[in-house]
Amino acid sequence: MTVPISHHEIRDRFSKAMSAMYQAEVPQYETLLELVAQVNRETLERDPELAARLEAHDELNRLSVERHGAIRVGTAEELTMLRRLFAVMGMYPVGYYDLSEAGVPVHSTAFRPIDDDALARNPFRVFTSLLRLELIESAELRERAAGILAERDIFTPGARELIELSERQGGLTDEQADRFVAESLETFRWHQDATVDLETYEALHAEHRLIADVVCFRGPHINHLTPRTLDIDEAQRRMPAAGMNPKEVIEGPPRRDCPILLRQTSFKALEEPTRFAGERQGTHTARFGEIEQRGVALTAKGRALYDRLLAESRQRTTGLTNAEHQRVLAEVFADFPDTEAELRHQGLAFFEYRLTAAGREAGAGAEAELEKLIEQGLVAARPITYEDFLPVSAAGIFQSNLGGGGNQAYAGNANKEAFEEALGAKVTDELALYAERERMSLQSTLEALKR
Ligand code: OOG
Ligand code: NI
Repeated sequence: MTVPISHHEIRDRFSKAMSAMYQAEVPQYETLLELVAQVNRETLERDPELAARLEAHDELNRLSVERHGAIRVGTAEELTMLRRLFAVMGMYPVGYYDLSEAGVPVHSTAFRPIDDDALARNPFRVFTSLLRLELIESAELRERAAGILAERDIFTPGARELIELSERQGGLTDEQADRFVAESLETFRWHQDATVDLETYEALHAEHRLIADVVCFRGPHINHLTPRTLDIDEAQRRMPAAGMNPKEVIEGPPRRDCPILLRQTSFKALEEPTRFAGERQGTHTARFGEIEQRGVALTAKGRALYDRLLAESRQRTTGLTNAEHQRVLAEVFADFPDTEAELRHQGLAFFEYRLTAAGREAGAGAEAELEKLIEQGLVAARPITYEDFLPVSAAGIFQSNLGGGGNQAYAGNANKEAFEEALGAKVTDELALYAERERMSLQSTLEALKR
């Protein structure tokens, strides 16, 4: 074969093709992209320091291409094949998310790039959920759903061939990559035609809306694509004027000087005309809009503090408007240190170390103690961006878009082993990835100083 192109190039092409397809399918998504781009432009103009920091951290370029998507599949075979499809683009399963806790009968992972340079190039990720038919109580309904799923193939023959070819060759050529993007995009397309009759759809819908969404269509239509904003409060404020009706509350931590983890908001799912078998017309709501703002990745200690404070605020925020909700959150989160130095000293967040220009000049003569090196301006510590998701926020997003339909009978059913078996691989632990990045950066920084 002629020279293969990089996985990153394929991912970049795919994420752009996906965005173009979704803009054509959901016109409001185009409006959302414009709104986010505008807010980001204004934020950077207002805050040149932020602009300089993002530039120095390789984050400015990726901002305009940065988005995540979400899909839901029905069988182990589908999930395994998706893993192989995403691997062609350098995306690997990271993290295990148990949504049964929130009354949603799925468990999930995020397919995403892992290396620093891959993330800097295009951090495209896809939150991928597997339906858990075993949680449905009625055996009759369970079997009906399994039977319908067994009939479909969500991949085109061309996509299957190109995935195998990529595995055999260890990559794809330029021309093969273009065909791969076109063929694999088909899996994520919206189909107006349901594969079942209205009566079957309604039976599955009555058990849980999500089950109908996964089971009744030819493929796992992408259900949202989420751009990254630098100011989610402002973006949320402007959504109604742009014709979007956001959910009441922004999920995740409050606004802070040092943003942590992930804040997200979404607007309601579209009601879409759907043709059922037997020519009956109906509607289905599946797709929605979402935006997010990302902050620093937290260590296990930081995450435990976050979880504790979030749980504490829950009792006080139920039923509040967003403004009140954010005020209470900010009060509760006053216990979470909000300077980079404190976050680092208390081991609450992950940082990446680099030599500064002065550090490169100082070379071997420099002091070896890290804190001294930072004080002297020879080494810089910068927050590592959180690249993953939050199960509580995801549950909030699922619920707001599914009309609040949680079923507590599903709860308490985390089963990572079963998920990994369906996936045909282990999921990578996200905390281990951040810890390794921190450790490697520190090691190479200190080694560079010795030279
Ligand atoms: C996925 C919801 C989770 C997020 O950003 O947390 C998600 C879904 O609705 O399929 O995308
Ligand atoms: Ni999302």
